[in-house]
Amino acid sequence: SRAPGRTLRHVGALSLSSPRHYSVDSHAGLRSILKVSEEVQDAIATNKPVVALESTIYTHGAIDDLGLEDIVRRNGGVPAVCGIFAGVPTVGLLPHEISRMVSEKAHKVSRRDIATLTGKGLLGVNEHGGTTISGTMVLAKLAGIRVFATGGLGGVHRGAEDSMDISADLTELGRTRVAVVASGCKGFLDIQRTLEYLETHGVVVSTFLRGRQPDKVTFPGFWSVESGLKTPSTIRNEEEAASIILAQEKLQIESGLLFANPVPETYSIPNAEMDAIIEQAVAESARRNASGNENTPFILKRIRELTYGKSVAANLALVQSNTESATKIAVSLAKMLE
Ligand code: PSU
Ligand code: MN
Repeated sequence: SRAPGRTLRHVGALSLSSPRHYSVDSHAGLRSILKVSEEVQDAIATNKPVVALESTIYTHGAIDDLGLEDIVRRNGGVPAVCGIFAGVPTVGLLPHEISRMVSEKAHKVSRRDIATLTGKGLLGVNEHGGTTISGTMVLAKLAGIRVFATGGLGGVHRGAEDSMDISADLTELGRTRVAVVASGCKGFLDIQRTLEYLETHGVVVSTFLRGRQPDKVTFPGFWSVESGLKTPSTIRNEEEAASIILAQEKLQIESGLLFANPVPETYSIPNAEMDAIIEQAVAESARRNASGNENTPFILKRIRELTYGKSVAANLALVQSNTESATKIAVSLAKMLE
């Protein structure tokens, strides 16, 4: 039985007893099931710059107020936090909805989990889901959002040749044309194999120069400006990123784009300093047999503990910087689309 006050009225008129009014995949079907906030709907309809944000960062992250929505607004954009609130896939979560998702239990939701929570939601099961990069890309694309800001991308885990633990973020980038601004991926992953995997799946990967010479720039190492690993290409600024997004769209190439933005210099932690800590966290996770979607959160928690929060300051700085950059890309793109 459906809980009172939690119906799908606000998202349209879907009734489970009359499914034949909608063909599967129809726009009406989508409108009836995906909730897009009024502000975001209006922004998309009027070509305002919209920036998608993930909710796993809140529900499963270290910090629950990152100030990201303010950064988007200050730079002339409209933020759209994506996630599943009380069984309803939502683009443009409101602050009180995010708070409830953080304080009540939320699942970690990638592409595979979206329909499970949503389908149960239609029957009145009001569970929350914090969407990962993969899950957020799916919702953003459905709503018509082109740009998404986050901290670090999931990747190929060390030892994936045995465990096959490869983040769904990578296959999502291979199939869903949304541009993600991130600071690479964390060094507990196998960054080299992550880059190989992205190449296989046809993902655009380009690193911001940020004042450096193109031949000196490597793919960012999350906490550190450089990973030392070759980046497939570089871009000078947000306008170039926007132009590449537009080209990809006009060419109708369906795969996604990763714009790698290094952590602001003053927060950069040398790779050597992180290495021992990462070794320990990864070894502990392996000993515990953390598998499936529990592996990443466990390792992240241990790294936070082992660096006494130093890594958290870098993490906060980079996600804020990525959000500003993503908003500038969205602003550029909106001008190009006028
Ligand atoms: N990497 C981080 N911080 C994070 C995540 C990854 O540095 O919070 C989250 C993101 O939501 C990412 C997800 O999409 O974890 C990847 O999880 P998995 O490795 O289980 O695919
Ligand atoms: Mn995984």
